[in-house]
Amino acid sequence: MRPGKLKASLLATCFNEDQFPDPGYPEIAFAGRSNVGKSTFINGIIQTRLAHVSSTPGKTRSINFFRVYHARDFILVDLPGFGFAQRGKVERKTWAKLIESYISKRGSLSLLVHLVDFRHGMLENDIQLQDWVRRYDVPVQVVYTKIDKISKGNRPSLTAQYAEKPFSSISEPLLVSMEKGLGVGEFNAFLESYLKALPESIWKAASMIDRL
Ligand SMILES: Nc1nc2c(ncn2[C@@H]2O[C@H](COP(=O)(O)OP(=O)(O)OP(=O)(O)O)[C@@H](O)[C@H]2O)c(=O)[nH]1
Ligand SMILES: [Mg+2]
Repeated sequence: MRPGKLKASLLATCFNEDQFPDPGYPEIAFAGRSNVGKSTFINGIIQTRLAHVSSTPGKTRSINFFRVYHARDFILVDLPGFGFAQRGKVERKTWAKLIESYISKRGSLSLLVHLVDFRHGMLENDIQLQDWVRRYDVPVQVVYTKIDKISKGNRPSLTAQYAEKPFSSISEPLLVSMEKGLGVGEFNAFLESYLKALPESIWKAASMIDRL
């Protein structure tokens, strides 16, 4: 148990959309290229390390839903990474379809957190993801990960360099290192205020699901 972190449990592991849990609670989903640190990120903000992490890209193959027990419950969603060249073409296509179907059809998706490796910035697959969120009108927040790999002095200029190319993000990109615990407090504060600002109708719909 890690005090101060969110209490959560695994709700569902899904390989296709028929397995998605009933929609209801607002969902905060983490997307990005393979190995960017999505599962590590989720583990970094919850009490028990529930998401599977690996140094080999392509670890998460399913969409995993974690229910968070909070003042008002919500759900964290760990999406499979995309753009991992060593997986076969067919498998990559299957994943892309699964991710797109989640993003395009999931009514309870409240926010997509787009994780981008700070060393590389947005690559082709990130641009594809950005296209989807625009097309399906999903709010997105960009978070740069693994910032410990770039010296503190070089971070502002790199952030400015990435800002030259347009991308969607509801507020300035956040800089985080889960390895060193940098920027985690800022992310938690951001998430807390985002959830607080969600319309009451969303929470009402969520509370209905407990009564079913
Ligand atoms: N240096 C550093 N390494 C990190 C950080 N976050 C994650 N990693 C490492 O990056 C590797 C991949 O992490 P995962 O969390 O499995 O990445 P993922 O995005 O879930 O990967 P897939 O499930 O394959 O899409 C692991 O070896 C982590 O330990 C970080 O902030 N800094
Ligand atoms: Mg993963």
